[in-house]
Amino acid sequence: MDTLIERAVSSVDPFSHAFLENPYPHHEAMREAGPVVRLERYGIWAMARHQEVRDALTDWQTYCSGAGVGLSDFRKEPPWRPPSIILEADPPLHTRTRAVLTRILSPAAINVLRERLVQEAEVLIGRLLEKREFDGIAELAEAYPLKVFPDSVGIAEEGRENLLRYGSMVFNGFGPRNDLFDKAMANAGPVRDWIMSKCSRAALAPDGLGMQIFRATDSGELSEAEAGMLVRSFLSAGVDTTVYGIGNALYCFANHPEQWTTLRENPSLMRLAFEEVLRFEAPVQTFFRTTTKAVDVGGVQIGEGEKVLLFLAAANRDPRRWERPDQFDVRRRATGHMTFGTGIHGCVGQAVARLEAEAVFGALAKRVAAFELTAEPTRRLNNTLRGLDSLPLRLVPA
Ligand code: OVM
Repeated sequence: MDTLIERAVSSVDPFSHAFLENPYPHHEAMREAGPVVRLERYGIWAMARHQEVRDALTDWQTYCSGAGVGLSDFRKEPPWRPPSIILEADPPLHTRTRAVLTRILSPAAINVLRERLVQEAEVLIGRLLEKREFDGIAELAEAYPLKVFPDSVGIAEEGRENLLRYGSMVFNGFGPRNDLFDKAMANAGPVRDWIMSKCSRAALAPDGLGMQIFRATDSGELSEAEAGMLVRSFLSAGVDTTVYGIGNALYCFANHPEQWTTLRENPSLMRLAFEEVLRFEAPVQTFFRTTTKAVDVGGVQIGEGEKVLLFLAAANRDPRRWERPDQFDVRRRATGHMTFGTGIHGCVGQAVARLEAEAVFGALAKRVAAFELTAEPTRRLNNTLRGLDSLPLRLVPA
């Protein structure tokens, strides 16, 4: 006799303000409801347990990206922009584009940036120490990546504010057409035009990461148009993710001063500490996949062509995987979190993200004893990202 498994159903809206303000109780409810949960409101499936999220991410043949990694199914409605040829692609196209970025963004290749990124962090932290009180989001979490990332790609200075506007479009664009989506897309035309104008060979510095992509056209590995599309991927994925990551790290250390002390006393914990931030307050909360065939998940049948919402941030706090999951602890082995994803689409830029964080928090650890909140932080809601709009801080010098 077959075992009958009751299918878990939820009426929750994971893109509502209430959910996004505090997703954690909802994550727990979804994890406990079952290995996969039907979200009635959107007619989609959701996974919130570490094992199931991981299994879906490592099975691209069943859980594809080519139909989009947001709610919208590209096979049923036109995407708001031409699909990314790496994020929203499957093998064999993905294999070819990914190989180029894997090479350009390898830890060894990215280490070349270290000296300049550390220098920029030290200059910025020196200025902020003089100011003493400032907004940790605008003046640090945004200011640092907005300087070093476009410098590294090889983009001109003028108009860089468009990078955050475009990031908001991209990451809100993975959600439903709700108020957050509409607000992000309100000025889409000029922002998109600016971004696309920076993706041509002519707009890029000769020694940057962007031009390195264009060099892959020499061997015929990529076409000229594909190289431009991969520069667009840099500009889409490389700014907001690190802005929210650095902002969330500041938020964690301001709220857990004893963890900052532990880190300062043990500088070798720096890399693990940033992984713990990514686990505990994941800047990227979710991605979707689309099933290519019917699949059984823990006894529940999912049909072909179904959207599956993967809660990376819920996997990061699954008690089946983590001890004391709701505790921020820089000493734990936080690697294995799902914030960078895993499998063939696992974050190709993670060496850059880690280097930026190491530079900023390394500079802070040398000179800052504590972070004091001078007012309540406010949240910036986003259909995909979790982070702050403002984080009023006072630095206590070491
Ligand atoms: C892209 C892209 C956009 C957003 C995120 C991302 C996390 C990639 O355009 O390829 O990866």
